[in-house]
Amino acid sequence: FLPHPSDLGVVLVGFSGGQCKEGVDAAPTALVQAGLLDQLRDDLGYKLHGDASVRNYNEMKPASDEPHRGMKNPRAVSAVTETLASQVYEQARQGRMVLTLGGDHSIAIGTLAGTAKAVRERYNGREMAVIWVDAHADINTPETSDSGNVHGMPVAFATGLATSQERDIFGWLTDEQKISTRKLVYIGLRDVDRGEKKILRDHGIRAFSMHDIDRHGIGRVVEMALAHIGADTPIHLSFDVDALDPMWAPSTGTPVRGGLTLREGDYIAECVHETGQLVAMDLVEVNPNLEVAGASETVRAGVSLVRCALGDTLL
Ligand code: B3U
Ligand code: MN
Ligand code: MN
Repeated sequence: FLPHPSDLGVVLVGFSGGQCKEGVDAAPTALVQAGLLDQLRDDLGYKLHGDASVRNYNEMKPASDEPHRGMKNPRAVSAVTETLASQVYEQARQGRMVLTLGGDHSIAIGTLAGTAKAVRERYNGREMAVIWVDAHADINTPETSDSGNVHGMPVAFATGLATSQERDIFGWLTDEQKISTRKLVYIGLRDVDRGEKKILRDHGIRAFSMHDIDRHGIGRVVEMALAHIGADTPIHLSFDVDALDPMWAPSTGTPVRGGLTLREGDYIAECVHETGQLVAMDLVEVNPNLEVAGASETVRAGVSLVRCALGDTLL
């Protein structure tokens, strides 16, 4: 039922086209240079699979890429995520846990598509659950988005709340690659657009904001989030480093104050690991170009989150 515990597919995604700031494509290299993959191999005992070098997905530029329904770089993001979907699927299909290091959060259109399909195939049609840890809900449709940045839309496409008839603009997404809004849980929200709030409400999507964490504590919130998912469901953890307070993770494109402490972030990751249900993790939106003084702190925070999700323990 579960992925082989020691096999890890690693996908390193140098891509920044889902938003407007350069530098987030440099995150995989920074995380690898900080020793993340060595630690996963040497400390946690994983056998690593996949391309060892970071792929420059910013080079996947279609000849012309005019905005479409307000989306910026729609064909580039679509091409990158379509490629990613098959890369992640290939790893997950073989029963490996998949770790994807982004890149901006638009890449989750591809990673979720890849794992959702592999989970359906491996587990008798079962739908996987998604835990989305983020300051933002990333559930804008092209029509509700003010920015046009696709990193604010991945959940809308992954759930089918946003659809497209254009094959080269996310029209490639099939039903088996999509996820259910019923199995989606947010943790850490604090900067949600008005249109997104309506979508969350209309579809009854389970979301724990920073307010909920203040009220109940992180322990109870994670317990409620996991209870919503259920004990027999494979989990894809998509972790946006901007869920952490800028005090811990300043080097990110859209920092929002009033976020998770590093320990609260690590705790979420530890608890997801403890379920034994984790099949994939994304770590996104680390931007080593921003806040030069603090970049190494943000990279270290990212390394810590991944280590915790993959089974590092304090004792
Ligand atoms: N909701 C806004 C802002 C945003 C979303 N994700 C990030 N920022 N990182 C948008 O652009 O859709
Ligand atoms: Mn975010
Ligand atoms: Mn995000």
